[in-house]
Amino acid sequence: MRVFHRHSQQASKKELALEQTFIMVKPDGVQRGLVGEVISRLEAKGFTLVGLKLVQVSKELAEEHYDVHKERPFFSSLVQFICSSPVVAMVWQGEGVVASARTLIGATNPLTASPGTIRGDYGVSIGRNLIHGSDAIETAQKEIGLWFSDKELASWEPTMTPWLYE
Ligand code: IDP
Ligand code: MG
Repeated sequence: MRVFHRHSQQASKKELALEQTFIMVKPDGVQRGLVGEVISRLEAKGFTLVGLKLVQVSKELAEEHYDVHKERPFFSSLVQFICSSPVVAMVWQGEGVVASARTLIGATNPLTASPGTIRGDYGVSIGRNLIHGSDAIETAQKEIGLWFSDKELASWEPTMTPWLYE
């Protein structure tokens, strides 16, 4: 995890321990033209985009990404679906971003996901729930390492940071 030193020129130094999470707009989200909407919501919230790419996912990568679900009945159809059309893979950064992004995404089943969440606003089916977000800090680190090389991640601090964090 990267640590930014804010206001480093000032006497009262504050440190932000910035989490990162892995977010993927799944094939249905890309096909339905919701990439911009997903990015807009995370941007508007105040999180920072540090990695972004369009990926035609291989079976190997999909199986590795969903390895935790390999015994579930939906595993093979899920892997097939993730490989069926491009996804948009992203890394987002900010204090508490892992849990907060999950809240913005909403419950796994879009039919029961709260209105105002991405899945609650745009989905009707658990197998077409638009978006993936890491479920814990440890999972996020593993998924970021699986999808991105270090060189593909930017280390930058938005100039608006003092307007987002006290
Ligand atoms: P999550 O994406 O909210 O973390 P998980 O339980 O980790 O949900 O499941 C991973 C993905 O597998 C879900 O986002 C969904 O696309 C798919 N999935 C989960 N449960 C079902 C199911 O019962 N039927 C079909 N697909 C499912
Ligand atoms: Mg999950």
